[in-house]
Amino acid sequence: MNKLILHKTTRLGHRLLRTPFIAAGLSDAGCRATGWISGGLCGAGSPGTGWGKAAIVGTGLLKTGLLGAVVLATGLATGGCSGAGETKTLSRPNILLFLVDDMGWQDTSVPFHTERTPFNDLYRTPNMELLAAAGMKFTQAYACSVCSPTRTSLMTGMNAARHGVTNWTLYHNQSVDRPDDLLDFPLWNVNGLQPAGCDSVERSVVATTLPQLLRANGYTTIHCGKAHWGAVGTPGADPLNLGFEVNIAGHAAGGPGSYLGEKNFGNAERGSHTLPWGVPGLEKYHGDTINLTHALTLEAMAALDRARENGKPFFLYMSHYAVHVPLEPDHRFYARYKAAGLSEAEARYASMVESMDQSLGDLMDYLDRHGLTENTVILFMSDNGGLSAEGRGGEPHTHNLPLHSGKGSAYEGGIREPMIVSWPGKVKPATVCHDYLIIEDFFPTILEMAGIKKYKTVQKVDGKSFVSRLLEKKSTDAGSPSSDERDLVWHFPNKWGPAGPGIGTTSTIRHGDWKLVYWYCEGKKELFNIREDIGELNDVASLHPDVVAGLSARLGNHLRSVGALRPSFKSSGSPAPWPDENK
Ligand SMILES: [Ca+2]
Repeated sequence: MNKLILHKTTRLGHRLLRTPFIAAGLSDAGCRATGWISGGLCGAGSPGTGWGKAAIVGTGLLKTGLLGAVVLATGLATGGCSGAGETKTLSRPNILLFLVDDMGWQDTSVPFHTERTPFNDLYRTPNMELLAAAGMKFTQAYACSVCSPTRTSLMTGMNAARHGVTNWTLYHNQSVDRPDDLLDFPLWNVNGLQPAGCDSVERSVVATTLPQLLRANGYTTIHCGKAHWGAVGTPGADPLNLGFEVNIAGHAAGGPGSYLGEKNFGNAERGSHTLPWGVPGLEKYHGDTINLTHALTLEAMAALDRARENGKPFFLYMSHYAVHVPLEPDHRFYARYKAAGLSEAEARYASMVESMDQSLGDLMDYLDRHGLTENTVILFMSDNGGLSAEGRGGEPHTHNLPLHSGKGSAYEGGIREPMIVSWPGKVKPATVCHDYLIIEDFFPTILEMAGIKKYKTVQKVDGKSFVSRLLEKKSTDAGSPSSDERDLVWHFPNKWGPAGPGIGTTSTIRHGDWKLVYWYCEGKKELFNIREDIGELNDVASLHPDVVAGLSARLGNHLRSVGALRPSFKSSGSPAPWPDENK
C-alpha cells in the first residue's frame, strides 16, 4: 500500500488553506483503507442558530432562520485508485444521512399523505416535524422492499436489477430465499457488496462506494449503526473496507439481537460478540439500562467530537437498527403508548419510533451546540416499508394505510418511504416535493452536495441527482398528473417469507402515474394509477392494454439490458418469461 500526501497551499479570500492530497495509491482491495486525502473546512458559521424547537412543536410554524452560507474551500484532490475523483472547487457542507430501518411512510407525526391520518396522531416525531419545517419533504420517495438491496443501491448508485443483491444477505454463499413449490430462484449476489478491486468473493457486486468517494475528497466518513452489506466473513461485511474511516456497531447482520443494554444488545456475555445477531462494538454499555438507539447516538456524537478536531467536513451515516424487529420498548417513551391503550407490540413499536426521533433531535441539538447547523445537510430516509405482514399488533397489512401492504411488498406500503432533506441556505424551509425518486438517487445527489463533480466508479450508476428539485424554492402540486418521464424499476426475483398483498416474485415499473407489477410465477400483470389510486385497490390492466404492453416492453428491455436474473420453473427448468415475453 503506497501513500504519498502532498500539500497545496491556496488562498481563499484572506485565508490561506493548506490542503493535502494523495499523489498515488489508496487501499488494497479487501484491506482496511488507510489512504487519505484531506482538504476543506467544516463547521463554519456562528453557533447556535437553532431549530426553533419551542416555537415549532405542534404548530408547524417555522422560526428557525436557517440561512447559512455554505463554506467554499479550494482544494485539489486526485487519487490513484479507482473511484478517486478530482475536484477543483469544493463546496463542502457536512452531511448527515439519517437512515431508519423498516420505518413506514405513516410511522410519524409528519403527514406524508395529502391529508393527516390517524397514524400521524398516534406517533410522536417532533424532531422530524422540525426537520420538515426547516427543509423539503418528499412524499414519493422510494426504496426497495427489503434491507440489503436498498443499502447496496445507496452505497453504489446502482439499481437493484443491476447490482443483483436482490434479497437480504447474511451468510457466505447462502441464500435466504424461502423454498417455493413452483419456482427455483436465480444465483443472485448473496454475498452482497464488496469494495472496488475485491474480485475474490463470488456472487457479490463490486463497486466504488459513496463513502470511498467522499473520503477521497476530504471528508471524514463515519458509519454508525446497521451496515448489512457483505455476508459474514467477507470484506464487505466491515464498513471500514467500504470507505468508512470509523465504524460503530456495523457488521454483516441486518438486525440486533436486542435493543437492551441489559441484554448486552443480543450478545451472550458481557464484552462478547455473538454471531449473527449480537451488535458488535458497544461493549462499554453491556449490562447498562440503555437503549441501543440511545447508545448509538452517544457514540455518533463522540465520533463527531473527534471529527471536529481534524478540520474536515464530515459524512455521518447514522444508520439506526431501529425500528427493525425485535420489538422491544424504549423505556423513555414506552409508558405513554401503553397508557394510551396500545397493544404490547404496538406500544413497543411506537416507543422505538419516538426513540429514533429523539436520536434525530439529539443530533440536531449537537449541531446547534457546536455551530454546525448552518453548514450541515440532513437527509432523512427509511430503507423499506413498515413491517406489517407479521410481528405487529392488529390486522396484518394495515400498518401503512392508505398504502397497501408493507415490508417485502411491491405495493406502495413496501417501498414508499418518509423522506426529508434540510440544507440551510439552499433548500427553502417547509417545502414539499411530490415528484418521485428512488434510493439510488442519493448517491449522485450527495456527491453533488459535496461539490464532487468529476469522479470515477467501477460500476454504472443508475441514480439521478435530485439537487435541482431541492433548489426549486417552492412546493410542487400534489394533485396534478405526473409529468415525469423517467422509469423507476424494482426487481425481486426472490421469495422473502411471509405472505401478503404484493409480496412475491415480481418486477415492477413506475412511469408517470402508472405502475405495473409483473408476477413471474403466474405471469400476471397488475396496472395501477398511483395518483388516482394510492392504495392500489383497482387493477386497471384490462382497461389499458396499450399501457400494459408499453410498460412491459420498457421493463423487459431494462431488465435484460442490465443483466438482471430471473427465476425458473421447477417443472420444466425453463426460465420464467420476461414481462414483455408474457402477453
Ligand atoms: Ca429494512
